Amino acid sequence: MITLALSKGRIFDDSLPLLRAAGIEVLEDPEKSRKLIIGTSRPDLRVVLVRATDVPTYVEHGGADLGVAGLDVLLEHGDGLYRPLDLKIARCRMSVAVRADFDYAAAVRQGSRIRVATKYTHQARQHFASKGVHVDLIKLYGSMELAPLTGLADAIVDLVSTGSTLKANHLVEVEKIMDISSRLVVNPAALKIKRVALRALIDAFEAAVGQGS
Ligand code: PRT
Ligand code: MG
Repeated sequence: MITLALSKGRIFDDSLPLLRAAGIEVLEDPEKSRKLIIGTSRPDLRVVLVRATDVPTYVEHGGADLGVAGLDVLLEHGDGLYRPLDLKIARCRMSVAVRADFDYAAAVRQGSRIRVATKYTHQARQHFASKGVHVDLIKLYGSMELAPLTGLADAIVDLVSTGSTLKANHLVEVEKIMDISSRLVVNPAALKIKRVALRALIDAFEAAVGQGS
């Protein structure tokens, strides 16, 4: 049995066409069913539904053989996973955003300490350190957009796709840190034990990504 970890929402939705191109149908709609383990048209492949940030943990510790997770989540999680493939789905960017009335460029130029709220503390720390900007990082788990509006922080590091969330909260994107997409991750031990089946699946995903781009 091969276990694939996916998160509900955009990663599941964007993974479906790739699975389909690989000849795999998922047998249940996670938005309708409450099941956490769902079968596929391949009797030897099942999908487990986990929180996006839990995908690397499941794969690393063998709760799943492989999974799909955003680069943002993987970089915060750290090493320990084989990352064979950029699936080019759930694309967005990680950026710095501030309140429209905060002069970020001036704060950087003057060497001020900037208070930055984010869920992505590792990436943020690395980014600002590489620019030589002094920051106080404030770890948040949700709705980072609120932080500059309430005076909790001067800036946020968050994911942006259309930009409409920032706009609705009167925030402006001032710096892109990196482009983000979702990656296929594989448990290295599983890859040894189930090499033939997993290799075939990785190759099928790779072919499906090629068709899409
Ligand atoms: O929602 P939950 O707390 O369960 O977990 P999650 O937020 O980690 O999961 P999910 O499904 O929302 O995101 C899964 C992955 O999708 C992320 O890890 C990213 O790699 C990727 N992704 C792609 C995004 C976005 N685009 C995105 N726009 N993840 C989040 N957003 C959020 C962003 O944080 C911001 O709040 O959408 C808002 C901005 O969107 P725009 O379109 O208004 O700019
Ligand atoms: Mg979310």
